[in-house]
This record gives sequence, structure tokens and C-alpha cells, in this order.
Amino acid sequence: MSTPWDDWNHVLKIDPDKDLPEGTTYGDLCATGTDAIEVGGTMGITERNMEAVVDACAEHDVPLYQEPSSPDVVIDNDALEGYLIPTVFNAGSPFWITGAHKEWVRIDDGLDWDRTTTEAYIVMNPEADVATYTEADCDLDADDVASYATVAERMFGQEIVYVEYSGTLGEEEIVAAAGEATDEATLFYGGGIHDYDSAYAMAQYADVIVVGDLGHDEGVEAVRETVEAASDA
Ligand code: 1GP
Repeated sequence: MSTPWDDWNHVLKIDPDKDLPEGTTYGDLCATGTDAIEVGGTMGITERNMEAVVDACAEHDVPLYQEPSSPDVVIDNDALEGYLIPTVFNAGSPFWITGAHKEWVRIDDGLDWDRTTTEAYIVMNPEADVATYTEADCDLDADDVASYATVAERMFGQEIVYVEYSGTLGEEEIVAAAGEATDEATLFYGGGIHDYDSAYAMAQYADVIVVGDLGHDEGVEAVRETVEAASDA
């Protein structure tokens, strides 16, 4: 089965709770050459700030996905290609594995299954909000991460395995191990990508690199460099 992310190298994640550099617009970020935009974040997310970012990106020609941190911020917007729903495989609390999802699937109007896909997160930076929030066990070596990736792909049929170092650049050995362990699944890597070289390093092992804070902190040119690295790797 072919999926949209089979063809991606680069995703730009826009956090509705974070500002953009002065003079940068959402449209500028959409025009960096990234393969898709994911709109999401861990803290301070509301339906209203989600909607504002999706609306601002909607008129630009790049696939738009919402990555909701919890069911109550999911928005119904035709501009969205789909919803990428995190499930944290190494979460300490089952709420972040299936608990939130169990509430969500019984919402009144039901889910739009054709547009809904889960992402099997392996959260690796203990300092990141997502790690504290989900009480993730980040004390994992390359073999543990490879094993989680296999569980995600082979046992749970996940299309996307996401090695998440949010806020810091990960270890190449760990990302490489996840890359070797995944066959059908698309491996996403995110965290600390800040220039061509860091993007290239991770894109050697991951199918898709995800760039987040760089867009908010540095803006368009810096993001463009990472797009270039992702396609060169
Ligand atoms: C966050 O993986 C993304 O969910 C990207 O991380 O903000 O560190 O680039 P950064």
C-alpha cells in the first residue's frame, strides 16, 4: 500500500503556541520546499490557535496535517489532508498509548478514518515537555529503540515510527538502529535539527526528518537548508 509519506523527505512542524520570527509569515514557511506541514505542539494548544494556523497555511500549496496533542483540540477543517495521531510507545502512562484515543473514538460525529493515521512515537529526550507529560521512559539504548520500532511495525502495524528528540539533536546510532529495524514503516526523526549538517546526518538514517523550532527561531532560509539536506541525503 502506498502512503503519502512514502514520498516525503522533510516535514515542517508548526507549533500554534509559538511565534514566528519577525517578518516571517506562515506562507513563507509553506514555501520552503518542505513536503508537508504538521500543525501541533505539546503545551498551550487550543482549537482556536490550531484553526488560525491551519487557515493561514490553507491557501498555500503544501499538504497540511494536524497533529493533535489531545482529542479536545482536533479541528474539522477541509484544508487538512489528514490527522496524524501520536501514540507514545514508551509512555509511562497508558493514557498516551491508548487512553486518550479510547475517549476520542467515541466522539459524537465519529472520526474520519480515511484521514486518520497514528504515529508510533518513541520519545527520547527526558528534558522535553512531551517526555514529562507522557512520563516517558527515555532510558533506552539503540537495541531498545530498534525493538520498539519492530513492535510498532510488526505487532501493531504502524505506518509511521517516530523517533522524537524534540529540542535536542539525537544520537545517530539510535536513529540508525530504528532505521534498520523498520522495513515497511516510514521512519520519522525529529529533534534539534538546526542546519544543513544536522539535517543531513539524521536524514541518512530516517526516511523523513521533522524540523520544528528552527522555523520559529530562525525562519525561512534556515528551514530551506534542511529541506535541501533532506533531499541530498
Ligand atoms: C518536535 O520532532 C519535532 O515534535 C521537532 O523537534 O523542535 O527540536 O526541531 P525540534
